[in-house]
Amino acid sequence: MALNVSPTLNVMITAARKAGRSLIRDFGEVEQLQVSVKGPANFVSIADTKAEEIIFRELTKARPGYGFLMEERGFVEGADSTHRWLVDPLDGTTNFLHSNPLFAVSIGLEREGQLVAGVIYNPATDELFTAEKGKGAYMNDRRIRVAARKTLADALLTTGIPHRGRDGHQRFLAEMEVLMREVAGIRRTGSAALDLSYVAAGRFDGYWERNLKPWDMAAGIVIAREAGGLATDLEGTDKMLESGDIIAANIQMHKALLPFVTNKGAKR
Ligand code: 2AM
Ligand code: CA
Repeated sequence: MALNVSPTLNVMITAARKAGRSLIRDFGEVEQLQVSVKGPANFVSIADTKAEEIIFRELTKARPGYGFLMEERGFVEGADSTHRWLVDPLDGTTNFLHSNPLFAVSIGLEREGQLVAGVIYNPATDELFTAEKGKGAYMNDRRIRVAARKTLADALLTTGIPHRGRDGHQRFLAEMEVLMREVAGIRRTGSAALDLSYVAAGRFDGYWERNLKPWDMAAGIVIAREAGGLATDLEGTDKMLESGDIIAANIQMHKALLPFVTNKGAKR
């Protein structure tokens, strides 16, 4: 862990690890349930809610006045209107449901409308990604940086594929048609929080996705930025939480990738 972890980041780490312990216990059960006809869907939804309860309890105990925006509970107003937690107790739900270990707890903190801290924890790999504004990004106790690759030809990208019930299937295919000819590879993890963490750690050179929720992105944005990355929406502005669209990469790669995925007259 970073040496100069603030008390608030510590609170976030404790909450994420506690929720992670609960999730990993349930993850073991999920494997057994794969063979049942009904499958583990209901069980997973309970696991998700349980993790959210743990985070809610921990954060409320440590910082009583702060508000919340949580995946399951939605908005919870706090007495202190300057602070808000953005919480996804289980990002990568579909992976978790299928016994795939690409999932994470994600906790972001907004102060006066600005994202100032983020914690993303994958209990299956025991990888903890953390960042505070102005203090750099870390994976466990190691400082992380975005990769230095500058050209699409060298880039390993990650994205989200709109699935059943989501919009944008045609647009996604049109983007792929062009982009897949330009890059070293494109992956899809199924967790926006891990995509952003992996960009921060240099495991991916760039990431873009549409139609996300604020809790999918908040912590990851701080982590990617503090690792030296640029995170914007697909018009190049910082309205990601409002629009639900995001692109993150090092500055040069962001510039190279944005024209292919922008909402404004993309290269297609
Ligand atoms: P989840 O696992 O918490 O549902 C995968 O492309 C990413 O998109 C995941 O972070 C996933 O979060 C998120 N996601 C899945 N369905 C979504 C939806 N209907 N709206 C917004 N985000 C969604
Ligand atoms: Ca999510």
